[in-house]
Amino acid sequence: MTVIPALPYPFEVPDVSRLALVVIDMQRDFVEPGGFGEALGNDVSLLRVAIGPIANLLAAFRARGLPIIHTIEGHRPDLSDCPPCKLQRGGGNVKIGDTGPMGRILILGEAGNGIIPELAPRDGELVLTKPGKGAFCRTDLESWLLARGITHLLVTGVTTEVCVQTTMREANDRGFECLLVEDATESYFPEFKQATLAMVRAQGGIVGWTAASSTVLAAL
Ligand code: C5J
Repeated sequence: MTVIPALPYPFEVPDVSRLALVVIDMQRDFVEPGGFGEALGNDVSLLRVAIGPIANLLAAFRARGLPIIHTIEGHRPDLSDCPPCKLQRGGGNVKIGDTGPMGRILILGEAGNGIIPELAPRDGELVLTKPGKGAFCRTDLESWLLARGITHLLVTGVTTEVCVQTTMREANDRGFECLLVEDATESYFPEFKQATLAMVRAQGGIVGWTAASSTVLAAL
């Protein structure tokens, strides 16, 4: 049994081999200038603070041979998997599929759609592409986790209140126990991040748990 001190109460992992690290959308499109995040008017530099804590968690999981999942939000070049409402949203001049300094925005395979070099996936780690906010929407993530007996997830990445929170709620509804790592997630809106952390752990952990990466690493 691994016990991670957390809020609202300790996160118990009966068997650490059933624990996976999920890194949500640490892509150039969200973290670097010239991508989707900046096209929507955000200061993308705010997200970089999560890179160090995620790198530390990746190192710990790699050292223990524990499963790692990286997600990528992106669409097919013909946009056939992008609902019109998502395509039209934003109201800015630059839309999904338009060409920017890092290639076509939010399109799979384009330079800007890739994971930032600091957190590059390694062989044996799942790299899951997803067309939506949640990592379970139109992907095989649930069956991938079930096939490996994974029951507990450490959730990290960006942005806290969008793709991270959506994925955590999807996972919770599917019966996975989730801990959101507080300093390994970030938002363009600091108040939205804090609100998400509070929402997750309110009402006795209605969506899950939260803890700092240093606490998680010490417990592991
Ligand atoms: C957004 C994400 N914000 N990864 N995606 O559209 O949170």
